[in-house]
Amino acid sequence: MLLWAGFACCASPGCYNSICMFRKVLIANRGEIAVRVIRTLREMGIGSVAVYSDPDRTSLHVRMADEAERLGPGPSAESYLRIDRILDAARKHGAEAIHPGYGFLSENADFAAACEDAGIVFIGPSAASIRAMGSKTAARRTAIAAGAPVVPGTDQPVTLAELRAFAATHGYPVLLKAVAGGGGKGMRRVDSEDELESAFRNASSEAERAFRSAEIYVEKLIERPRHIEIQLLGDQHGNMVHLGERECSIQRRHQKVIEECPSPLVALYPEMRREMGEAAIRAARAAGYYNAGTVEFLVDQDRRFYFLEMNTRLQVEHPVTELVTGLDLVRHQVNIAAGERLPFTQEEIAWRGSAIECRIYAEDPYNDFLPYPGKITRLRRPLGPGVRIDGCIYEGWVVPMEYDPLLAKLTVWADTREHASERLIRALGEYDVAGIRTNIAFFRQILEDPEFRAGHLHTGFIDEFFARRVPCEAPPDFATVAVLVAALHTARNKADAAPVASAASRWLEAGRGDLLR
Ligand code: MV4
Repeated sequence: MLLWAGFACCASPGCYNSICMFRKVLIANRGEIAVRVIRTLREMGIGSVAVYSDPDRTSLHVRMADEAERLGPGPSAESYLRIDRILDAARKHGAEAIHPGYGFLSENADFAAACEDAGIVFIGPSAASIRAMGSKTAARRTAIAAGAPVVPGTDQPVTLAELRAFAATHGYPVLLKAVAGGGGKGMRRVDSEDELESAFRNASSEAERAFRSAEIYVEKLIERPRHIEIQLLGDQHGNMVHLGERECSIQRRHQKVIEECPSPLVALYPEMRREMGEAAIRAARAAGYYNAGTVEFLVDQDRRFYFLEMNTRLQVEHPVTELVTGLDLVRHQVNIAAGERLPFTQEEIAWRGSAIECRIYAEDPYNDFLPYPGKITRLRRPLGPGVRIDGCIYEGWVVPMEYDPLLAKLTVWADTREHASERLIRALGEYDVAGIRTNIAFFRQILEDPEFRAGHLHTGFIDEFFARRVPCEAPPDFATVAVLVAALHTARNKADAAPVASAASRWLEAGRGDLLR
């Protein structure tokens, strides 16, 4: 696979690497992450092969790649999850490596193994590492063996009797979790003995449905935790560094919506970064880990941190780490997969300024975050200092309803968290997406929230944010709306998307975009 040569290692014009880098890489993904990976491949002079399902035939990743291959119909099981078709596409197009992105097959150990069997490099960790971290109890055992702190709990699946015994010893509340889980499915909070049996049965059957494994383990419940994760990069020669933390506490239904680096908490207690970084490296080393990976921690109100799980892939929120460290994680993933050594040591990693990302979804935040796919009829994107967009939408594109409706990630960098918040509010104001509903206006409200600005974050933040807001007043009567619509049209015509004079009420703020349509 790897050829050594004196000056140019391959026939590609402009290639002067001493190690022969891949000439062509297939991206086994879609949407913004496929576009993101293609961009770095292009910078590296590596050809890109996109794969697509029928509804994605006109998607941006297909347009941007050098080559593209159809996988099948819309459902993921018939397209982006078809290991056989993806490997066929890689062989047909002569791709030497596959980047799995996130989601889909990215954490599928069988896929990583199938790539290896086919002589194609999987740009990620070994199948064994993926497997070791896929079982949450196995991951806990690995972390314990590595000396990383874990929440008091069991490191084997439990029976109802064992569960009862655990709760009797450690007290309530406890949290039931699926051994094969992740993402909150099969999770049940239990506050007292009389809830225990039904919670156990419900958790088991939910886990069985979601993961085809009914196994449950139990942990002591941490109240109002923060979710802080550590980014790792390791090569195949035993070198590993951490790239610091990301604060991901702002979630709804186990879906992150805002992520930042540094964590406002770690910024106050800088020794936490080194301690969590070292714990993460120890846990990953114990699993023989290489390539990019993320160790998730829960942090309690006394700032104690606990290993939660490890994500064995590039994360959605990686841009905040890239902006603060100045590194391109995808480039390092590709170099590591090609057998190169990490080109820096831990001491050479530096963190500068503050980055905040928000995930722009086609959804209605004022209607229980219901997905809202459709045709993009108008698109204007923010630009200017410190703004980065990782997106996949364009004017005229129809957001397919088959997949996660993530449209773009808007990430800003500034010298301080305060300035980054101001910049993000400014950039959100420049964003103009018409034809579908998005959560853009919702982010502006969160960014302006005093609790957010103070950095008082925890995993219940969004629920409390909704509860804290003054309940919506009744919609104004028709005459008021008519006058406002006229005024807004005038404002729009003067300068497109110009800020409107301070909204008369929260209802108007929330519904302003809709009134114009
Ligand atoms: C917890 C917890 C509190 N205590 N474990 C949610 C997803 C899964 N990966 C782990 N999760 C949690 N585990 C103990 N012992 C609270 C959560 C949790 C959470 C974690 C991270 C981000 C958002 C969350 C939202 C609700 C609950």
